[in-house]
Amino acid sequence: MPTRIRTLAPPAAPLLLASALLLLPGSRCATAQQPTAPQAQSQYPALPTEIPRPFIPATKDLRYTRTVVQIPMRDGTKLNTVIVIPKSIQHAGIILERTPYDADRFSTREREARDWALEAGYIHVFQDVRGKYGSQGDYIMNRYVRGPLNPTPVSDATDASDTIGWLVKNLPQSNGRVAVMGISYDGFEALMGLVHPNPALKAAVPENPMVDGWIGDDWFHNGAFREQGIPYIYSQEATRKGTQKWWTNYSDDYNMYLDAGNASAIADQHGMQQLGFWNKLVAHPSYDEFWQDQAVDKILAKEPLTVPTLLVAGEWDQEDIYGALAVYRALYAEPANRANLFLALGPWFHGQEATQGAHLGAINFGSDTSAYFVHRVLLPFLAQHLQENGPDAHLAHVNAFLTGPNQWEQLSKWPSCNGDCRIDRKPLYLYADHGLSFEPPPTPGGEAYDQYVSNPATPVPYRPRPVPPAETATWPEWLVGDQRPASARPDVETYETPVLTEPVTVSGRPQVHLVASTSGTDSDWVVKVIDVYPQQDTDEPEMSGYQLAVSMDIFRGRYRQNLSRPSPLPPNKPLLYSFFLPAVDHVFLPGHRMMVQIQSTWFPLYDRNPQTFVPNIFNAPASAYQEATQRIYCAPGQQTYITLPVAKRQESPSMAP
Ligand code: PG9
Repeated sequence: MPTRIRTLAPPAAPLLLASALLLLPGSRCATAQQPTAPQAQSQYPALPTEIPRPFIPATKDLRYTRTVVQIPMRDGTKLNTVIVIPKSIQHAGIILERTPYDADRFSTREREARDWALEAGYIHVFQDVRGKYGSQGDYIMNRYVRGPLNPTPVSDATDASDTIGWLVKNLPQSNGRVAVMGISYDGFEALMGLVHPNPALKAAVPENPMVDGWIGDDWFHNGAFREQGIPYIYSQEATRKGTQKWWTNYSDDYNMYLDAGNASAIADQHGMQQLGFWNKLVAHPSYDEFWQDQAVDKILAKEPLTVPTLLVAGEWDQEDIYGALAVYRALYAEPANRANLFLALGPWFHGQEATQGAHLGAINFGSDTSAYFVHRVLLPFLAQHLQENGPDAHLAHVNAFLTGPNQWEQLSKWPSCNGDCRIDRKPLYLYADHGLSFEPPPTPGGEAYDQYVSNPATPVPYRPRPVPPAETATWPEWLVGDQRPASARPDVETYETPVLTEPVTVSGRPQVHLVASTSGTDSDWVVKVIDVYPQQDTDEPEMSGYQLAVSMDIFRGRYRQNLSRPSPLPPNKPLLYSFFLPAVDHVFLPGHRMMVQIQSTWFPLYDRNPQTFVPNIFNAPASAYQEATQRIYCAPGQQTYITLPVAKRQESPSMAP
């Protein structure tokens, strides 16, 4: 969602004198576009307006020129493109960001501290994707590459390539070398640039990209629908320029979604049946070809990685936590790709690497991790690949920030660890008495399970109520929110280790091995891996007792056997649910405890599972929403555990208690 601020923009300079502009094919001066409001004829006297018609900005001291051009694509469609060029540069590399969020706004936002692109002497180009803002053409959400979903000759991949070709041909200040980059949707666009890349593309920096909307990014996680994303779809598709804003009569999103019933009901209340993407979502609730064919990791795995690519991932990315690392895994699987593959994994919310990186919510990282990323990773990477004879950055293939000790590590691949160290996959067992241990539980006499009642009428809120709408100020922080309110609920099972005496370093993806039953015929399972701070934390007193989730996700039970074909769950039968949680790079420090929480609702971030099997949960009738008794099994042969990628390393002094 477009909440994050891309801070690469020049100071506000909406209008420039024609003389300050380059004359480019198809270029226009923004002043020529300014509409003059018609004057009302009136019989009454009027005061003269204070607004000049037109205002001519004084731009002599601006350090760059800003030009708006319409770049033609291979099918004749023209895409609105803003080109920002530092004055008096030559032989400069080009950074291209393609966006559905208004190129004009991105390129005129006020200068912020990290306006490094122009400082570093790059030409910065922003382009509206087809069908959005100033660009011609039709809009499709995450327009598909050419193939079964897209029989037309154009896609975001061809648009990126055509644009790059045009830029290097028409910008005399350029050295013919281009990088694509961007965050989230714009990160998806950067990945599209890698599909049959233009030869002038020399680097890509996809940041927090949307990659697979069904498995783990914006729309669903493992089949559970991210209901709080509905307003995003509304404003993104109701109008070309995002002018139609979501409305609500509620002060708590919890009540708004609960009162509506199912997800289709709230969408219908807002007229969303008119929106193409909404109808596709409702028509494709399962992981069918529609989702598989547009999964960008699968698309990129089909061709060699010929362009140096720096993927950027956030450990607490509240929107696209899955995509960057999925692409990394897909590309790393082919050894020939590895020389061009780089990863920066930081302790960030969605896009936080572009703002301050010293803290996230209550969590302090001890240094500005975003500044480290920009100056130690991003700029050297771009310099090497965008400058003529750029200096070798000697960049490690992976720069990962280890939370807990709060330090950057340079690694050869992800996941891994340095020096005398290896990653072991170790099961962390749940005990029926709410214990948690790397030791398997002793064999009990009878059946061993914990039980709770999940009631869709009173779902567990994913953050404290009143739940604000997504995309408001605290939205980027909810993943690091204190989990104590959840552990206090009777419909959340909690398992905890004794106080740790040794550090436990987890680097990689935890894998859930949940053995559970439900009295219903469908069910969601939410699993959280949590770091519990000491009850009296002498280092950070304000964090005493804090329950910090380092990895958590949801799995929709109907997809237990097949992600593309849902099936009812046999009631009251212990069944295995196996799925991965998002990647962690964290040390559970001595004095802390490890905790696992399990629950069956996570609302209204995710829509409610009615707990009765219905063909399509988007349209579930009210009668399907039923209480269910859930059991978590901890018995031999039916043992629930989380496999953790544990780094066995020699203790460093900084980790000593
Ligand atoms: N996470 C947002 C998004 C990406 C792609 C599709 C829809 C939404 C974003 O921040 O751009």
